[in-house]
Amino acid sequence: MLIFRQLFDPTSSTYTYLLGDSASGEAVIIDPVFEHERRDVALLRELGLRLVATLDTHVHADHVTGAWLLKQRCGSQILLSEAAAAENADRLLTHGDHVKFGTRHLEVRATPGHTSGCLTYVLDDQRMAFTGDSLLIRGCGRTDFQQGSPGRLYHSVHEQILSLPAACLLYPGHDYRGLTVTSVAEERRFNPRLGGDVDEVDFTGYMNHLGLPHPKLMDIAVPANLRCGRPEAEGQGGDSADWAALTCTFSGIWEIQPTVLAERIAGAGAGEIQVVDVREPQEFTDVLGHIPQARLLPLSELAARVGELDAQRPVVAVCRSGARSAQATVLLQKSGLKRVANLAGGMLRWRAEALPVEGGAE
Ligand SMILES: N[C@@H](CCC(=O)N[C@@H](CS)C(=O)NCC(=O)O)C(=O)O
Ligand SMILES: [Fe+2]
Repeated sequence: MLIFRQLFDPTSSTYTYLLGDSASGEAVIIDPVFEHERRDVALLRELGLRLVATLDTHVHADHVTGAWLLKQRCGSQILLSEAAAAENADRLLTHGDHVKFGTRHLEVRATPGHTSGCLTYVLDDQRMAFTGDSLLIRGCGRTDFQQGSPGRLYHSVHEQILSLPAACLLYPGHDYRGLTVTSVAEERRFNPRLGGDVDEVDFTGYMNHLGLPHPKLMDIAVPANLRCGRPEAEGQGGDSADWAALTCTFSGIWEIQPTVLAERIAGAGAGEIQVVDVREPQEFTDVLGHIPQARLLPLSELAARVGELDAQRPVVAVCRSGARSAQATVLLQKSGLKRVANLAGGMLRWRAEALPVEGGAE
């Protein structure tokens, strides 16, 4: 089965696409965004997928690619167009190449015009294509920098994208209005720049009078993307927890595993971590019991009593299942605490893993 997710970066209105093959567990990501590496890694983990490659559709001018960071975290290969002339890529793609993930593949089509190195990735069965900025929903990428050319874009779109089957779904690199997907049939008819009876002269006239300001991040993004998103100084990006091995969930919650917490509170640094149990008082003494070092601070009182915690020491929030304590971690972070994590699975998992409890039933 094909696994497909469309992800969004609201800062640059960029879409990132995850495609996975459930049989083999292999996945690829198209156009990852630097700031979302943690989100993307969490989603891969939660879907049980192994990232084999990241593919950029072009050298972006408005955001930095997450390709290099994902390679550090997942061992994925960095793929982009040979014509992009970027450093740090593992494989340089040209028209007609195939990129495999499990039993599936993407076909590479050269669609220059927005930039000279733009590629469109077409799924093996031609039901979906990822057009980058070559074709946007009822629009297209600008052609006024990075060797852009209206004439080349006109031919790329007509010969490589609108020539796909009418029902083929087209997924763009951006949308600035919140639209998510279109189709070949729709864009052939309704694209105001390239559809209907618009010819190359009409299109060139249109594109030469767009008058758009340059993307705000262009001077940072283009050089960074020519390094495939490798930071100039090491240590940028990635997980930032310096006090324990934590994982970040797709929903954005930092979690600590029960055995990791148990080792920390039993070990040399005992007393450093503040374990905060956010259940109601009767639950604290009920059948599940509580973690011996835990301090009871019910979720309903947490906002008012947050000052009772030492802001300099890490906090782990605990509840029955890990749900209320996840909400507590968000509240604690909003109150200014920097080192906060949720106990994954709460007291239910703590007990299932036979870790020490005080009170409760045997
Ligand atoms: N305001 C945006 C600029 C967006 C922009 O120029 N996007 C490029 C894609 S990288 C484009 O081709 N836009 C086409 C359009 O807005 O019609 C920013 O500062 O990032
Ligand atoms: Fe672009």
